[in-house]
Amino acid sequence: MSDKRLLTIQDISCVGQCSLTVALPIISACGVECGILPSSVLSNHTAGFSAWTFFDLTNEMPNILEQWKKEKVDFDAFYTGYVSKAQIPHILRIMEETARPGAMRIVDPVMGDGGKLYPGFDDDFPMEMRKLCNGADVIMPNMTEAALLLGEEYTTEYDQAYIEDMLKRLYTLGAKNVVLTGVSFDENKLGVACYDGTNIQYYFTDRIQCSMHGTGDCYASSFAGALMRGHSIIESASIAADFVVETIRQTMPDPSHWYGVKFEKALPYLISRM
Ligand code: PXL
Repeated sequence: MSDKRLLTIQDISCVGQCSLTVALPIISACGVECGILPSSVLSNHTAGFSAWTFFDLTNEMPNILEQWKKEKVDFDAFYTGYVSKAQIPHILRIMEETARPGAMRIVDPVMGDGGKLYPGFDDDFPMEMRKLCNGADVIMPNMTEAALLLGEEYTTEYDQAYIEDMLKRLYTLGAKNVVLTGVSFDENKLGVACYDGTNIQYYFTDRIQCSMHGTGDCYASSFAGALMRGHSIIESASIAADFVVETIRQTMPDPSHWYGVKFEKALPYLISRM
């Protein structure tokens, strides 16, 4: 069997350890070839910095696609992250026209956290993001993104019945698997809930009492890498959760490192799980 080639589509935040600057090294460390399609270039991410520059690369997307078609470039998997509304039709076309047979679509519907949309996204963005979710093999929203996709209030007060109902409603958006992150029924545990239309499976780790930027991208990237290496959805979800815990453990001793996680130090652990 030939090795897998994945394309990830998200922004380059030049500084701040998120999106492409974590996805490319993490997927490469998993032993998976990683092509990139930068959706935009920012000086730094938008979470915690007071300002940022933003250069939109939407207009370059069709040019890159035309060139790839001439070269017969194709992919076994697509993993999308931070993108804009105007890019969604381009991304759908790229996935249609460069897919190898059976190519997987992994959609991290990056939109917000802590109950709020990230700066720069309009209130109608979640409805556009649904178009990327429809037909995906895996969608992996956090609790905020799940509520936004479903058009409902974000809450931190919920029980298992609420999560299982939410999984079923997310599934109706048209993805084959839902991986819901940031689920907790016990203040000492944090985890993921996976639903494939038939079974619901959970994986929890000990909760570390601090929240750090970029962990969602580390999660999605290691999940995509593990899935491409042949692990199942629940195995990939578990490997990614354990990896993110390790990135946080590596970062905690240095409070000056507020903008992201030191995922580099956790890569040997991730490789050991492949
Ligand atoms: O980690 C998600 C993300 C990606 N890209 C940019 C961001 C964020 C989160 O804030 O600002 C530019």
